[in-house]
Amino acid sequence: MSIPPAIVSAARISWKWQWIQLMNGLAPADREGNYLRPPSQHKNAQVPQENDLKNLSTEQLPKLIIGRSCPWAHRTWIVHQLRGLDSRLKVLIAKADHNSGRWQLEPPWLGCNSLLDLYKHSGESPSHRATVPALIKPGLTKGERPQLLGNESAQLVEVLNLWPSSKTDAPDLSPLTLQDEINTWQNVLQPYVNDGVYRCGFARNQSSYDKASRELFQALEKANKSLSKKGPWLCGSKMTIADVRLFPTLIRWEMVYAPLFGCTYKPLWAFPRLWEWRKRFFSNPLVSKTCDSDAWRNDYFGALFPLRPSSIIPSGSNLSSIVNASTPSP
Ligand SMILES: N[C@@H](CCC(=O)N[C@@H](CS)C(=O)NCC(=O)O)C(=O)O
Repeated sequence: MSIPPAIVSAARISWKWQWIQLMNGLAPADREGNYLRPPSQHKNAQVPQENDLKNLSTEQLPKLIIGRSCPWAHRTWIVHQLRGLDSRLKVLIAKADHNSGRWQLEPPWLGCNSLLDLYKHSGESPSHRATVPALIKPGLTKGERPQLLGNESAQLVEVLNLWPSSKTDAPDLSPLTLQDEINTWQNVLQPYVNDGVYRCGFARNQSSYDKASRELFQALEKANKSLSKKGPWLCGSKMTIADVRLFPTLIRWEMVYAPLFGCTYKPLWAFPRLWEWRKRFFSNPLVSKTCDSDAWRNDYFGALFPLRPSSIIPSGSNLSSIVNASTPSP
């Protein structure tokens, strides 16, 4: 029996109202309905001296807390891997709890079961969002509180780029001569691509979605053009943190951003230079081991309830077969 139109209409109105309440918690928006990412609280992490770290035990070393699905945390993890920081900075992987919408610490660290508890234990206000990535220094003496050193990924990648490494050939991903160019890319890619995919997915209405989608694809076009003039990396012959900041967004494209956030105006292979760039980046084994497409699909489709109320997780092809596919001829 079909449902009477009056019931369908009432259900739509009531669902829309509930959707807005849920979205207000998940993704704040301005008056026009454009997603507004809440600012990070801690942007002043400092680079320690080699001497400050080398006498610390493993338990005393600062920790970089990440979540596998989070693209912002992914950037920091990539720099950590590329620069071989493991003996100077430990990575702790938090797990997304889809029901509570919080990051869990399994096993607990410093007596805390969740990232929110750890933030509170570090003296942060309970009203702050407990986000990854988070750089945390444990208290060195009994009773000393841990300290949240930084939780802003764009800044943390700069700090990790200078973090003392035990590897003598740890790359410098932000050489002085390229810093202006890196900043120029940051000003385009951060709002329109890295945040742009979220602005598509969390748009509250058609016009805020259209705007985000238009700006996203214009920025991709710009990156594609630039790579065709000078490559193989965004700033020329050397991979830099501009590439690192972009990669976690583009590698999630077919798995989550196209199907869940509606980033579908064009497929990524329609940008052939970017397509090759992504393949090149992913071919580094230090990078590919940080890519866990099952975790991405599980967490995005499983946890973003207002976008996917059924929580059904679609199946996905093997990541490397997508990344390494040849682009169809134009
Ligand atoms: N500005 C932050 C954003 C980090 C962020 O939004 N992380 C998300 C996961 S992708 C998070 O931890 N959200 C938890 C929450 O909002 O409670 C950065 O770039 O580091």
